[in-house]
Amino acid sequence: ADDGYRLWLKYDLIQDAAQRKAYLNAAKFIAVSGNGPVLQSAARELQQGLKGLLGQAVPMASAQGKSGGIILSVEPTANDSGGALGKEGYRISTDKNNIKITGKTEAGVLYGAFALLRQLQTRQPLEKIALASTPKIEYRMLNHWDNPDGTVERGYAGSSIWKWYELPERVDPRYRDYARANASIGINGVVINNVNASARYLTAEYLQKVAAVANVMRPYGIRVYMSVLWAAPKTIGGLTTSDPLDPKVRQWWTDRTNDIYKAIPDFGGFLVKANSEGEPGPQDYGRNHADGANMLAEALGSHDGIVMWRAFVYKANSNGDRFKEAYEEFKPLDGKFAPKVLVQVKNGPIDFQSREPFHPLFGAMPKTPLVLEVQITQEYLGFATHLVYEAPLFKECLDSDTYSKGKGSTVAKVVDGTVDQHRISGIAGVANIGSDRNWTGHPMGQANWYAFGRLAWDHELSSQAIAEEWTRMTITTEPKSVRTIADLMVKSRDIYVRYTTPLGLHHIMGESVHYGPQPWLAKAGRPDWTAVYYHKADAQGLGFDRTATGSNALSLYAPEVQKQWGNPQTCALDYLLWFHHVGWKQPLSTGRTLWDELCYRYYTGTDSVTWMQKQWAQVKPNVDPELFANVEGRLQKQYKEAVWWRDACVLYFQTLAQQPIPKPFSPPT
Ligand code: GCW
Repeated sequence: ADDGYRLWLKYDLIQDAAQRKAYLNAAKFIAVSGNGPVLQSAARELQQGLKGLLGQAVPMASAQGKSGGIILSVEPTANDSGGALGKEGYRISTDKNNIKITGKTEAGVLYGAFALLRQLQTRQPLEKIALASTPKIEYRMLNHWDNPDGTVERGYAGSSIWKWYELPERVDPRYRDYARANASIGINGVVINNVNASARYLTAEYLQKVAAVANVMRPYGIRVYMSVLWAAPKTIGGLTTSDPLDPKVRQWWTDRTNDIYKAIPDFGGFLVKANSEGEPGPQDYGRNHADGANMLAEALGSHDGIVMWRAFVYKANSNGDRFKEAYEEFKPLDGKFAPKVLVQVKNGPIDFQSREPFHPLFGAMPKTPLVLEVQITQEYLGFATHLVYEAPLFKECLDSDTYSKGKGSTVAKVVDGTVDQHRISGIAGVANIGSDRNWTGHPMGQANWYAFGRLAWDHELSSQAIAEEWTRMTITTEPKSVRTIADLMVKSRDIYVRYTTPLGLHHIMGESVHYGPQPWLAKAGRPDWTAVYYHKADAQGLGFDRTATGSNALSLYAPEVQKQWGNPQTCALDYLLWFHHVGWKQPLSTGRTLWDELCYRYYTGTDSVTWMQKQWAQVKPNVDPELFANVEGRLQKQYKEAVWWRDACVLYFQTLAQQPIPKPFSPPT
């Protein structure tokens, strides 16, 4: 049975003998010109992959006078028509009867090697192969919310994979498998610790540990980054202040940064959560986010590192609309950040809800490169219990048009730097990885890690294509099952939205744990953590008026976007309650009243989980039994919890709507 450890790098023997023979004919040897560590990883991975897939070892050899093999070659000066191949791109071509994988750097060749393996894993022909691909975004990052004590904030797959108490003496072999998996999808940066950061990582003791991890990542083209605690100069530095304009504080950060680069010469840089949810920051000293970020950029000096400064901020006890707060704090700072600084913005304005309108900062800060932060871990998507394939969520944001420089100024193009011609660009996914044997708890959670990497590399790929590719590599190549599983995956996110937060409802989940429904929540640690703050249900209707008659958050968007969402008659129903307070009896474009439509979605959404179970049952003959049973069990749980969400929400809202549950649905008994 497969325990899921090998992820999408399973390399199981290809059963079709004719196909195997065809591949063997094209892979008689592997030749490598050059011997850098990343290139060696590429060769090793090819050897391991081909041995598994083809059932026999492919020898390393010189290509001299030979044909029918695979040649790996770094060609820094390769003619690549206008530099399209870039630093990390690859080309796979047919050259004198050999398959040649070239890149301008070793990393490019490594990505090409994985791309070639993917061709075999998905059973594509190798004859006259001609592929070229270049990442559209430069910094493709995983953000771990892992703590020094081994816990993971919002992690649902066991504890942290980083074993700080064993490091640096013992280096868990799992780190290498983690690096391989990331490299195979093009991830080139890893922030190893939680944004709610401990200062410990900056101590000499921990630097040695982080350096040991970095040593494992390096041969896979991955750089290590750290989240830093703003108050570190005080908590571990013995200073009386952490004011970014204080010369002693500046010197302290410069010294620490130099220490880091001594231990980790290719250290990637810093991620900072400051003045957010109780974390310290420059505002504690009357300074702003740019003062803080620029001070760290200065500390980086001539080192090749960056600062990613998060825009996830909102004030405690805010009387306004949390939706607007990041915009109001950050928009005025556009143009004030040093060149090494990127501002990291969550996909939506609230917090990783199952569906959010794109964050209004995208398109609003043309002078600042913005990192798009999405959440792979399913904090608001049913943890590791619910099957929710996230590519459609990521795509929805990436494909949203900000209209900042006219039509076609999508979030993807703001982020990849093409809209405002930025030199650097980044995307980050909050990791769903933990110490569970299968890495992600829910076996299908692996697909979300995979999809994030593939979209970070190329945001134009479709959710469907990625789902099929992942399924072929991970679960089965049997065509009908591939279609069934991919279809199930692609529809899963919308189904989840329907049985939890249809029509643009948001933030009505269980207090602090963020699991299950709690739409009645009226008192929490802060008003903007309650459900009633967001759904605004009353005797008249439901939804948050963010038009001019309400908080006017809609005015933060370009006029075209305001038009698209501004009128409750024409606003897409998926976003309706994000922007409008709608009467319970108001008829919608579907012909149903708001109340009836709400019930319709909660009920059909829940029924769709039964559909998911049926689809999954169909693929049983072509799926590993242990994996099959694992997903089957989780789907049963998911159905139970969909009923829980449906009944809790419908019954709660009914107390205000005072309407009967429409036929043919029957109220819970
Ligand atoms: O989604 C919220 C989470 C917090 C998290 C915060 C953030 C790391 O509930 O656990 O803290 O966002 O992104 O900073």
